[in-house]
Amino acid sequence: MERKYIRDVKSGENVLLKGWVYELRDLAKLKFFLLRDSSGIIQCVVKDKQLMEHFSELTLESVIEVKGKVKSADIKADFARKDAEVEVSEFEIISVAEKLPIHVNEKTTTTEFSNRLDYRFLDIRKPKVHAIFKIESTIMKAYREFMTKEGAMETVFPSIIGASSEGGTELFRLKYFEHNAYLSQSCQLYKQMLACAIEKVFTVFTVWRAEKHNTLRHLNESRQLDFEMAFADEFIAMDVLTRCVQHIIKKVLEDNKEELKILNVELKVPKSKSMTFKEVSELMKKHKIGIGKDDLTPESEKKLGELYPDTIVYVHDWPISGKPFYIMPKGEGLSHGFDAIYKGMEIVSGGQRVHIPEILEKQLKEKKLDVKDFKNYIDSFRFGAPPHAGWGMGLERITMLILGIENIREVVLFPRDRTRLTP
Ligand code: AMO
Repeated sequence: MERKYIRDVKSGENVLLKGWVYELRDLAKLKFFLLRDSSGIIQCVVKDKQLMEHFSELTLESVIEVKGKVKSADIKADFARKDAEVEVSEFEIISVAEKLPIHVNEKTTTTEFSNRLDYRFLDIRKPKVHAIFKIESTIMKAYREFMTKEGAMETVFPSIIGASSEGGTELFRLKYFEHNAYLSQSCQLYKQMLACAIEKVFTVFTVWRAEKHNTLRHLNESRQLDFEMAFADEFIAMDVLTRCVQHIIKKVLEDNKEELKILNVELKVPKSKSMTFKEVSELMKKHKIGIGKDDLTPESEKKLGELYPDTIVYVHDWPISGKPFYIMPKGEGLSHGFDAIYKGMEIVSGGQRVHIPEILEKQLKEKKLDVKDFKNYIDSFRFGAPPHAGWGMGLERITMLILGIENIREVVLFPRDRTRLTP
């Protein structure tokens, strides 16, 4: 008999199911268990006397095969199929689970987060946790889909770099034979060089930042959805970003109805709004909220989220002093850089880049970086370099904000923060 997935079984069928024991209920005359596979959970009823004798051999999370007949039912159990159950005719234990160190079926207790992370391979079996990662997977899939339709080429970049790409601080150093090297802070310089050669590029890229602060919105290892295009300024890049985020959210709404229900999330396709940094400063003054001279504060980002719900707020004409060396200056202390705020947090930084070597050299010196370290990068703009622009979106940020999750670590399977290197 061919194996069926729980999602696909229909009343009246004889089926073979494979999965994990999610819950056991041992009543005097009747025994039940809930079986879970990657597609769902179904109640299984054991009525047969001989089978009942073996019921006690089942342990939570053991892997079993079940044969039985599917019947219509009215099931109340959380996350389980409401319309059907299986009357078990045979079951076989394939792999016995030992006593669990954390609860997978958290009915009455909730496990502390750090304990959950220690046993993430069990934690991911929970329907709510599984739902988060299914949605994150849709986000990545939708991003690739959008960019491919947009005519961008997916590419990969090195993760070991010889010099900083975002500024001198926050680098993880490593020994690379007889050289000093670093873990990549971003693929910024590479995506620019490529866009100047082949126009539109994108990637899903892991970045490392040696930031010492422990916050709910920062990781030391995170993923960025990066995009770069030639013949563009920051406004063209923002337009691509709006359509990209809208596509991602439409896809989640279409493909993850069940997961959004499990997580109790209501989601809308966002609009967009643009403001200058100065306008945001004045707005925040009115609301008596502090804002830096060249950066937004978490409080001001939060306020923007409150004032403009379900909106991607672009803050442009950003002071050049608050942007990295590769952002094109605009004069009067301003730049072609922008940030995008969504649901009260920065999801994206981007802008038009410098494609003129002399300006780059000047800005590198102003940021106290060594021009020699950037020779190949600067030289790449000497042989026909178009104006270009792009952005980088934090994968974990967009996921946590879409799902209304407070701690960014919840949306990373194996997070790396200041204290955690395992599992
Ligand atoms: P930036 O450093 O602003 O820009 O990063 C881009 C986006 O990545 C996310 N992000 C992070 N997420 C979690 N933990 C962190 N420590 C962290 N740091 C950043 C945020 C942020 O908006 N090269 C530029 C992008 C560009 O201009 O194309 C860059 O890296 O969502």
